[in-house]
Amino acid sequence: MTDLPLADSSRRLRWSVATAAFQIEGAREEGGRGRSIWDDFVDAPGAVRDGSTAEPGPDSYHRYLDDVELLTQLGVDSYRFSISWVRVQPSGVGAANPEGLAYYDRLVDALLDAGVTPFPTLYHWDLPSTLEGRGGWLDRETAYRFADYSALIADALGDRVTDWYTINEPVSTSLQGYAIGELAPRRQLLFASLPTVHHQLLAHGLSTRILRECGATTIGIVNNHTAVRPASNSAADHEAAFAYDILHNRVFAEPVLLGGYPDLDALGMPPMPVLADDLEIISTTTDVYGLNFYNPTTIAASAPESPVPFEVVPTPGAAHTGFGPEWPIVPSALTEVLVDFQTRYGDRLPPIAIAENGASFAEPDSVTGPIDDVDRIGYLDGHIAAVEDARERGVRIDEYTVWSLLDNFEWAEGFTQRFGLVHVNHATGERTPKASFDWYRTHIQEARS
Ligand code: GBH
Repeated sequence: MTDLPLADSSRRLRWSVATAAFQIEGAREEGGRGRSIWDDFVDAPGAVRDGSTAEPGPDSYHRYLDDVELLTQLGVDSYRFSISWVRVQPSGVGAANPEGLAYYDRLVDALLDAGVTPFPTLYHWDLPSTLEGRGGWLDRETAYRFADYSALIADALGDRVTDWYTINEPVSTSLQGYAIGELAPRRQLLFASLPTVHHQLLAHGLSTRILRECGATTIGIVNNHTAVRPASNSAADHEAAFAYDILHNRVFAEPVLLGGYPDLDALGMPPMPVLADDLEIISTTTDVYGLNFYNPTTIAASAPESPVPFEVVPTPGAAHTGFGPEWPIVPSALTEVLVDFQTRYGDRLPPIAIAENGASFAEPDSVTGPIDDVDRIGYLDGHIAAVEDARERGVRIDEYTVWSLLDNFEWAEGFTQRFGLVHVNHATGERTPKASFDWYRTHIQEARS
């Protein structure tokens, strides 16, 4: 690895905090909003662990000014939020819903007034149900619908918003949504889900070109990456870990950064449905690489009769978050992922933004004062140090983002997992900053001085 000039690692990090539309907005039936695959998910009996429906929760559709006030107190440079496709284009095609657009207009203006850079994500998992009815991400057409939706948003907000993330964690949608069915749209297609990878990446590339034409200056995808470790020295565990690394990490990074897929044939996987020019579109130059990191993953070979060649097993010896032993806390694994990116992708890699990093712990539903969330502070402190470590080793990293500003709707886990710097009473919407909120604010202040 080549060492970059000191100036690069001494340039100060930008500090941010993230949320996503379906996880915080509530108000699913207001303002002319249409239905998404997540509305279908929460309405299916038994799908969400605690039976919650994402409402009211933080209720940010009504309380967004409270959120902006919190961002001001925190002193962040930017706010990563997502735009709900079905709020602005209720059936995923055709004309915009003016009431939906007006909500994001107000939010963007309030952020700009507060001196916080809006950094929206166009798609954070909430596909219009009508498009799912036509095949969803299995259907190439969905990529073109996403391009149309991107144009509509760029047209409405592009005069004020210059920083955009296209698609959040296509790996979660493909693997958990279409392959094993833990997330929406609850399909269990195993490796027949692979076209959803290609179509999401194509959507990212098409959208990047549209945003660029509209004058955007900072555009990137957001991928979730993990450091993969074999459970033992056995050849079988090594092969399983190699396959998992390809399917979780490299299949999503390499088309974007290098313009090609890793060798799937060698893993016995079906080929991607690549048409002429697709890889060129997918590898359209971006300005930032959004990287979400939560934990390393230990992989073992699965039993011979299993339809999947690997199994996630607990990481030995590591403390873990509220999700249990599959979410071990190992900050050095983040440095490892970042340095590995720099080594593998070198000059093809734009500056990295850590677009999500954070932890959930068991916390009560209602509080009378700030929660003393020392475990979360320890997690964030360790991971920010891991980012600094990677910067010192020559990796260009521009931004660090905490997931999440608020306790919110944690998908299939409902309201049972709390990631916020701010506690939210999900029945009343009341917000109470935790100790980690003050810690992050102080950290930002000190890093600036
Ligand atoms: C990110 O996903 C997401 O971008 C964000 O929306 C999410 O809130 C955050 O991390 C924390 O999870 O038990 O079936 O619900 C990271 C990948 C996807 C891992 C959801 C945990 C839970 C599966 N996460 N998954 S389930």
